[in-house]
Amino acid sequence: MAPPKKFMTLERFINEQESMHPGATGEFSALLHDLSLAAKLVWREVSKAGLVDVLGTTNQTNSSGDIVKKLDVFADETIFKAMDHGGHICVMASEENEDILHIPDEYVTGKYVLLYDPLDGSSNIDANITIGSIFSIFKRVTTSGKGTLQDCLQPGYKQVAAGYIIYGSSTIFVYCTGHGVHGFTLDPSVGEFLLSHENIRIPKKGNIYSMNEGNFSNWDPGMQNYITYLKQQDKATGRPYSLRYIGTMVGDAHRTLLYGGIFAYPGDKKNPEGKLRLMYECNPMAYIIEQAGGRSSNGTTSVLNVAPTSLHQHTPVFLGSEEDMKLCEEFLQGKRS
Ligand code: P6P
Repeated sequence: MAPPKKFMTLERFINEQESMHPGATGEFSALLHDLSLAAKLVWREVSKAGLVDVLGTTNQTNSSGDIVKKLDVFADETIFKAMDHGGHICVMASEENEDILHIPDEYVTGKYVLLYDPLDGSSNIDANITIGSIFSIFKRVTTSGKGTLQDCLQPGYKQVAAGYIIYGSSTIFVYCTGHGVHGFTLDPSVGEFLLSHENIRIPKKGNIYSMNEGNFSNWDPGMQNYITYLKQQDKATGRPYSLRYIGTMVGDAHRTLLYGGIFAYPGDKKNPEGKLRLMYECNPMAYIIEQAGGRSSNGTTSVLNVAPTSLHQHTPVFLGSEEDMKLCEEFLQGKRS
């Protein structure tokens, strides 16, 4: 395999990004380094999931009612333990835990807040389908000491960084701190994430739609009309859109980021707020897509504008290419039928 065009490790990239900010203390960089280690530790178990007894379930359910699989628990504990002692974080919150997660008394606290979905798409683990970890980073709003729920319940536009690790045919660490969206592919032979996708920009328009069309009959008429429209001849390509959906948001959103089109988990008659979690899935993914030149929506406004009221609240989510999102919103708002 040809060497990468620019042999740049994630660690070096983080340090170079820090040097672009003269006032930087290095805390943020250190937090990202810790996250990179956590990603490798989770990857190590995910990559051998079929070989050791980490499959199957724990017969527990999380706060969202999902059955918790052993790898979920491992990933959740691993990320927490990798992040709790660095001194950069004042509080954490995990999709797998009902309440906020305090930094142990023996460790100092820092100025950042970390929210994470340790293993998104875990229902796909046994079928060896792509899964991922998602993270969202804010600056604390309280002044000192242990962080609080208030530090966690911030709107998405206040994120200082967000990203995900996608465990698929290869493992890629994608993140953004407001200076471009960048992807790093893990080279297991050296144990380093190497820059493979610099400054990712989402295409202005795609020809893929990604959603669970099994819910079609429960969708609003505007959503139904939109999907019906996508199945007709697309003027740009002379053929209908293609449906691609793996049931792991990280995988579906990552493909949307690279290929364009639209991903959605709309609300419906049974679940008006949809299924996906605002703080752990929708905010970080919306941040990445918008920073890459795309758009997000909860049906009426950017996901990042949604003011959170609880840690595990759901939100309808639409995200993708600028032109696809514009057309979708015209159908949702009844301007087209
Ligand atoms: P459905 C995985 O359980 C998840 O939270 C997201 O990763 C994914 O996009 C969605 O749920 C899939 O939900 O209802 O299509 O199975």
